[in-house]
Amino acid sequence: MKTGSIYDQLNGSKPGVFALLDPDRISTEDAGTVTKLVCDNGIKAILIGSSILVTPHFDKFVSGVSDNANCPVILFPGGSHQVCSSASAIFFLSLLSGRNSEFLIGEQVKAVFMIKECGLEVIPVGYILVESGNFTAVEYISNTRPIPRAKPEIAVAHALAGQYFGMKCIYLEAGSGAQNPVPNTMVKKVRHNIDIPLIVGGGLREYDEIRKTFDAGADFVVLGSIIEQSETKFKDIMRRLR
Ligand code: 1GP
Repeated sequence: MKTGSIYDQLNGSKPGVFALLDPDRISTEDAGTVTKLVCDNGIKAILIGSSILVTPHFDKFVSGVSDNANCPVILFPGGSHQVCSSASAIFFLSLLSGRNSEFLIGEQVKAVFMIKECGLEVIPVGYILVESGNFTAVEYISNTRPIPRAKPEIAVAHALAGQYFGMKCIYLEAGSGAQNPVPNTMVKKVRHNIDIPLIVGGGLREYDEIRKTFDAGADFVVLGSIIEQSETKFKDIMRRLR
């Protein structure tokens, strides 16, 4: 196993933006082009994952990204079937906000031998789903309920539990395509209470809301849908963040 170098590199380069590339929404043929687009615009890392994974070309997609990336490529798996050797690291997620043991520990146990075989750097991440105003894929697939938007103290409790378990990051997730991103009051309170890096994603599409998410204390924000929807808007957001 590699020795924590990607985690250290990212931790030393915060704040920043991660790009989420979903192999179910970007074709394998376009993987290289989209990778160059996000790298040319100052992304700190590329996350690859999907809630369900419809495509049979996952490995080819990850290779297509890795071959064209000048930043770390990190698996962000929706399940134990989303592991392969051409990435450099994996977010070893536990869906702390849910009470579905499959996503707390079951999928992880199924994935470990493959992760070990692949030699991926393992970054343990406490994954916390937050109510977003619509019913998201991650909510449906994980069969878990998100944390209510108006209850930041519940998010703080879960984030601290993750830190006390020894996780190296907390990810506050509204879900891809969320109607509303994670509320900034929640980001602020979680940031104030934990000592590990804080990642925030889901439903972030406008420069102003991304800026405010950073101002509230996010170390990294994750952009996914906007990259697929508008190259111009994505470039503009990244230019204004610099
Ligand atoms: C989902 O947080 C990511 O895991 C990205 O969400 O697609 O809404 O940007 P969006």
